[in-house]
Amino acid sequence: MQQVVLSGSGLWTPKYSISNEELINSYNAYADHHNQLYKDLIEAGTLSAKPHSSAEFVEKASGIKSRYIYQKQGVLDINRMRPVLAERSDDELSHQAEMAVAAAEKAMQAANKTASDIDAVIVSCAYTQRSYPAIAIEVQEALGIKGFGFYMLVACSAATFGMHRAYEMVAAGTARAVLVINPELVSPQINYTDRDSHFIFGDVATATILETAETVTSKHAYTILSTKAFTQYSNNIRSNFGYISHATDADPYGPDKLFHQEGRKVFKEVCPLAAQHITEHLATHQLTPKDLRRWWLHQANINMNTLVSKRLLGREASSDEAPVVLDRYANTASAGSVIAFNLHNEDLQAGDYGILCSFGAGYSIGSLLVQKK
Ligand code: CO8
Repeated sequence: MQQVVLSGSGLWTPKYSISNEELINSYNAYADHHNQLYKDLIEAGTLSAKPHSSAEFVEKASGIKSRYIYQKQGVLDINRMRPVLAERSDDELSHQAEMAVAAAEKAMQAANKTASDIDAVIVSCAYTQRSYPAIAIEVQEALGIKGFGFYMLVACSAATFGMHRAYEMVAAGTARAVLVINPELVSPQINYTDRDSHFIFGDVATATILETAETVTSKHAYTILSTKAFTQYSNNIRSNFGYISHATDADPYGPDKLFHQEGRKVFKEVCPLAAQHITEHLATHQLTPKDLRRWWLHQANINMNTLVSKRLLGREASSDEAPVVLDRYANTASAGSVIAFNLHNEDLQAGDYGILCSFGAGYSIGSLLVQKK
């Protein structure tokens, strides 16, 4: 078995952002317009009025203050409530591939790798823009990488599960280095007319390079000690969007085809599972949570992260121990823990332990235990 190293990461952040205030002003104007339009039905009790959203609630319930977005146009327009994306021709780079390439180039630079050093590309994220040809292969071509590329869809745990597969390929010696990319273009799947979920997500792309210890030349490199994955079926976070709609005659853009969840249930069920997962993972190395210098946790909700760290440490983790990025980035599906890693790893000392851990839809939980080289 080869020793496997996480040798570089890349973060691509969209140029547009939407603050809570902007988002909520637009949602509330939409709700007022909707309630006025359907006044008679609402008064007759056949339709529910849309309640107002509030910036105070959003920040308190989630820790989110703002989110980045691939294309801002259209989202705040109360007659549209979704981004405007231009359809691209088959000869142009796809939207999602463009984000992926930008993050991949940064990761390759951080890891001192060129296209000829990489044997495989995994594009792992919550949604893909189309089924085939795979965005992974399009990105592989755009970067000039030989070998092969493929997709993985594991919702919030796509990034960690993607790195798990890369780890196994490098450990087995079937690839020298693997590029894992998480182009989280989630805004087209958000129901901006739904008060419960309109504020949760942002767009971003992250990438990581995993390679054998023999070839590492980067300044900040982490030996991957082991990986751990867990899944358990749950309907509490769901999107029914898919190709089947063409045959079922269902509205392909109906509310159940967009992201929806039972947020409270998710909170209650996933936090204990995530804490248990981390404890068990650390125990396989005779480590406890107190031995970790840094926790790059999934970024869905500040209260979830606080609860997970309290269960593990018996106290709240400091922002130095478990950095939070969701105030600026919001929930970026699988990319959250990689953003935290990208922005907060260079100060670790040789020998320090850290854990990357994601948790969310599926349910799915994925972790990588690493040690700074
Ligand atoms: N403004 C004002 N009030 C509101 C709002 C709002 N926007 N929303 C809800 N309220 C009200 C509710 O109506 C409720 O009122 P009442 O008590 O009168 O009934 C009250 O506020 C409390 O509501 P909740 O109980 O729903 O609020 P919570 O405190 O539980 O917070 C959260 C809601 C923030 C959703 C919280 O439950 C949470 O974060 N849970 C965890 C969810 C989570 O992590 N989900 C993971 C999803 S991501 C994932 O898995 C990846 C999927 C793939 C990506 C998809 C991209 C599109």
